[in-house]
Amino acid sequence: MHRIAVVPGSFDPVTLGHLDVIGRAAGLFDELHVLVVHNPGKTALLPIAQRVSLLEQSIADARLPGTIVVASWSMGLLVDYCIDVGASVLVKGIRSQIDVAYETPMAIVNRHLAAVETVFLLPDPANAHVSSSLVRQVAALGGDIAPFVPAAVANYLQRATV
Ligand code: COD
Repeated sequence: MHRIAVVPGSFDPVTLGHLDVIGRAAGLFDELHVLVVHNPGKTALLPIAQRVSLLEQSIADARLPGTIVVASWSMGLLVDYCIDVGASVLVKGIRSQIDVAYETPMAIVNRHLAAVETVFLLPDPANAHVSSSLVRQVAALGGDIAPFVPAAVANYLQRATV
């Protein structure tokens, strides 16, 4: 059986924490879709197309294994995308009890809606503190974001703020 999984997120921008989860998920499934989804609860820094482009560059630079597709979705439910591409699993990263509380109801609803299961991966401790919101804040205040993001993101944001 050809197992397809989706790793959804805002990826605004992609961080080393995201890349770690994507890389480990790629080793668990035959095909992985990294899906940029607009989160209405967050104020966006980058346009969706730029987030897709930075994900593509970062995944290529990291030479992650397996078949990885980067796409975006703004047509409705996340599980509708899963149905469209034949994915039966969502992969999410869990950094804290806050993530558990946020993700648990969504996982249950997604299973009810479309029999899509959610697999939770724990972070690499080296990246557990990294989030896109932290990166946005450090960048806005002129700090060095290089320790937290792939080189493509650091280069892009440095150029964008000069
Ligand atoms: N280490 C490990 N995992 C991490 C790290 C890190 N350092 N940083 C982030 N992650 C994980 C997050 O926990 C998350 O699983 C994923 O990476 C993406 O993170 P973000 O911050 O880019 O994305 P979010 O949290 O804004 O998620 C946006 C989604 C659109 C994926 C989310 O809101 C969602 O699933 N929405 C569902 C929409 C829907 O269909 N609703 C109806 C039924 S529930």
